Amino acid sequence: MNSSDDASDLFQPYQLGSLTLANRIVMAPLTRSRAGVGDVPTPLMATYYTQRASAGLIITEASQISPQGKGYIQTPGIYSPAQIGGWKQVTEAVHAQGGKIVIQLWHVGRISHPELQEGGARPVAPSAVLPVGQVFTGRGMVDMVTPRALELNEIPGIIADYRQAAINAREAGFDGVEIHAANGYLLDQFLRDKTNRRTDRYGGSIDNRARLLLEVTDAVLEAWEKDRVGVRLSPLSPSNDIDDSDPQPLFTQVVRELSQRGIGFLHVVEGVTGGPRDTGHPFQLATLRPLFAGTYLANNGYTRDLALAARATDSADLIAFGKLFIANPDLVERLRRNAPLNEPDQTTFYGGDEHGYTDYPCLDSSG
Ligand code: 8OZ
Repeated sequence: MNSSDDASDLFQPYQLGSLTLANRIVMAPLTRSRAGVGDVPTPLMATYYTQRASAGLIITEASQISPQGKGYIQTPGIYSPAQIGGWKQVTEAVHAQGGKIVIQLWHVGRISHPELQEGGARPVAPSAVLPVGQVFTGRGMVDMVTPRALELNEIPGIIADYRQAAINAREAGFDGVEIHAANGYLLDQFLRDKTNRRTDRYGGSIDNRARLLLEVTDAVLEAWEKDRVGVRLSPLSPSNDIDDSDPQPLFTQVVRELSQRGIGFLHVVEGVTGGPRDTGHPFQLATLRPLFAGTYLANNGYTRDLALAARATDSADLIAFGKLFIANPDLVERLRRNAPLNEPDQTTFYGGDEHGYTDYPCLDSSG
């Protein structure tokens, strides 16, 4: 390690509104599909998050705000009393280690399947546009189905589900919430014109397509101080068959509106989610940060060198790491020391037990 790395404020505390983070390294939200019966967080999940509590901030795996918001097996919820109780064990254990943790609030929209929905219901979306792709149900990978377009009079209920989930997150002891508006799920489906073909006040113009995200944000702000609320966007990612004909003005407007609401942080997936940072799209990512008054959290494909460079040039306030946190519970210490990193095992990313989940070694235990 050279002394200039050591001096980087990447490893120094950061004040996220009223929340003091031990460093500027964030654990990105990571779906791991290990929730228990009733989509309740388990003691094993508490162990997993606690092992990673030296992150400046943990953002939990995406957690459905309602049964309708679910699209994968064994993802945790944040709507039932048992789920709140399970999460309470997670937050208490993380806090006991001095960590900070926010929950990511999720509704998958059309990225689901009747087999994952209550009563075999058809997944919902802004419009009845079939996603190209498959979904994992209890019986393996199956093609997705054409979703049902939400009726105008159903939208207040969805916003109410977000508000209640935000209230539940408080009860569960979280330090805040992140609204998942990325990766082609419900809120992203409303934002983009490939999936939003509505002709009512939630479709058409940019203002109309941004309306649901902004109303959800306002509802969450009824439950939380503004510095404890973040939003995740992925303007360049084609995840889950999402696209927009003109994303630059769309995301410019969205970020402006979010900034006006004074939310604490904006979390941007800078490229193809889980894939390359460089997409070849002319979209100017660098325009987003100056539009946002709060904390800018950057994610996707960051290495130690890229993170140090981001701080040296102040292109981001905080840096989120995903896969590296799966394989390295003590990632912060490893980055600080410039120590070797464990390799993540992709075969244990989703589902299963402690193997590939809580059994990655720390520096000390690996000798
Ligand atoms: C990978 C597998 C399942 C879900 C996302 C919540 O992309 C996810 C997710 C990722 O945001």
